[in-house]
Amino acid sequence: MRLQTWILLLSVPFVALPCACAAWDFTYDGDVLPVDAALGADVWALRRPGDQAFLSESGASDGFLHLVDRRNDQAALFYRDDVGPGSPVTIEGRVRVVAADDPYNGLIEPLLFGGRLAFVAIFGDRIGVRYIGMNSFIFSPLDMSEFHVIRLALEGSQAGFRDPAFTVWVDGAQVFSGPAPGTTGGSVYFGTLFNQPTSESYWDYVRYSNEYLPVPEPSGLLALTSGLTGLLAMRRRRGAG
Ligand SMILES: [Ca+2]
Ligand SMILES: [Ca+2]
Repeated sequence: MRLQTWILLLSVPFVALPCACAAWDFTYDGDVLPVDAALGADVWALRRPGDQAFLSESGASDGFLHLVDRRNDQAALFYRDDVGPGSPVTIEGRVRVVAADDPYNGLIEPLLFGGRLAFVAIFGDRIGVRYIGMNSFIFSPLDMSEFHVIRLALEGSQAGFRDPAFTVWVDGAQVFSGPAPGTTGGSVYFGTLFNQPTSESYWDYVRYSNEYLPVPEPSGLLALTSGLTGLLAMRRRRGAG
């Protein structure tokens, strides 16, 4: 049997599956502050409710949240609790950092982004991957003065007789993958966790899913397979004609 026919046969079961479209359950698109009551059920909570006044310098315009933290005695961590404890979770954000001062030189993250206690810390010139139970960051250099799409995905804690896999992509390229023991809890969060650092950043969007969504997404794989099948069918027709 020819190779093309084998590829065609192998791709048929994928095409026959119902659409495995990427399931983003929630999107914050930066049109208003995350804590704006106008968001209704889509509003984010602040980790410390008293921090709301501290957002007076922050704002949202043209679809971007401008998050300004100039103080070393306050922080603003936005969170939502509607990801089930132990559930798989995927979180993606498009973000740019204007300034990010870390008074502890890589120990305290100026900006934070993650869920279920697995997160990406954002600095001006690098990102750090970390999860609960992991004592230090794994850093990747990254010029955060430009916008980047950062995605992290964490398997459910029912993944089997092993620790859940934790994977991070930047602009679609994988930068970290490994087991992440001890990751529990149901929150999704972004913003600043610790008071001391200061930062200024722009957020185009933050979205998340209760599924583990790798890059490329399942729907992307499906499209690729469908495209390949179509191409082969075309070549077969050409060959027959
Ligand atoms: Ca936006
Ligand atoms: Ca601060």
